[in-house]
Amino acid sequence: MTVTQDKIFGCLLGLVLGDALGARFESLPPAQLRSSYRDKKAAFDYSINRDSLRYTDDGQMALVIAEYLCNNNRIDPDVLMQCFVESYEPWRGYGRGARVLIEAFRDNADYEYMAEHLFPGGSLGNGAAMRSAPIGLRFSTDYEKIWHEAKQSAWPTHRHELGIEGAQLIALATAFAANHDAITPASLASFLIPRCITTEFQTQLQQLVYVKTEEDITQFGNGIEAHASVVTALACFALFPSDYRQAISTAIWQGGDTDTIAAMTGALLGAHNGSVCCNSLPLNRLESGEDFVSYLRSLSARFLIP
Ligand code: F2R
Ligand code: MG
Ligand code: MG
Repeated sequence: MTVTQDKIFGCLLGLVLGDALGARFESLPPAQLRSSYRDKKAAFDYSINRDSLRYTDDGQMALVIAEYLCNNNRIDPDVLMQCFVESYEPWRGYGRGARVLIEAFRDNADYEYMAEHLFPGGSLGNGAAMRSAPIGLRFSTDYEKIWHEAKQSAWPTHRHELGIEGAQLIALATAFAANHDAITPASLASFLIPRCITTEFQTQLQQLVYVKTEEDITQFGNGIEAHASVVTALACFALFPSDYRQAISTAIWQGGDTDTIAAMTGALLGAHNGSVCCNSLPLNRLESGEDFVSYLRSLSARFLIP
């Protein structure tokens, strides 16, 4: 299997649609979600049938990275940060740290110091992981390069090793999703484990090997931290690698950071299957409808540089 234009399109579409579907429930505790909807299908159906599906910071920042990679073979963190500044849309709901840092960079404030010290050790939020999937497709078989460029993509906003490794794991998993036919929790985990450095992710990936049912997913968390959401998304994908509805509704059903877990899950489904995985969904409700879908298609065409 190789990376095709349709897999890039599928990845971007799966990501922004997952983000928009999950956004309706972001921050809801699982108990509240589960008492409000009969089951995960009902929650998914409720979200997909809304008049307008708007993506949030997850989709917005991922598209900035995809645009950046159309014109660049390597990521310069300062140049990427300037792109985040130029495309900043605060109403999309950014993480607190990301917002502060984008504004500090824009205003020539003491950005470097803030990036290091805003949170202890820098940010370990999942904001770098939610946007890193395009990197896996851009450098698809060069796993060293993916690992390095994913760190560069995280650096503008995420300096903590967990925030960075979350981005590296999602980028690498996206390449694996696009390049491999047989996806299981064990095959995905076995691919990522030798490349993973932190104890937190090592431990979770060792557990991913044994995931067999949806109930096994809750152990990986539903939080805004990278190490409480990245492996959750990997598990949702690996349990349902060819069924977008099942994978996204399972991601949403975790509660908590639903837009981000669904965005990461959707990117992996799209990279693995191409855009066909979203075919039966009402894409005309996403942002500006057909124009937006056409934009994603044209971005995918520009992205596949020989
Ligand atoms: N911000 C949100 N959602 C808030 C609610 C939005 C609501 N739906 C609305 O409409 O108002 N979502 C987005 O933020 C997440 C990505 O965040 P990112 O970019 O990683 O930001 P940040 O601030 O760097 O990190 C997130 C939080 O994690 C905690 N944290 C980070 N580093 C920490 C450290 N070293 N020690 C302790 N805590 C740390 C902080 O609470 C950060 O604010 C996604 O969910 C995206 O959808
Ligand atoms: Mg968001
Ligand atoms: Mg979120």
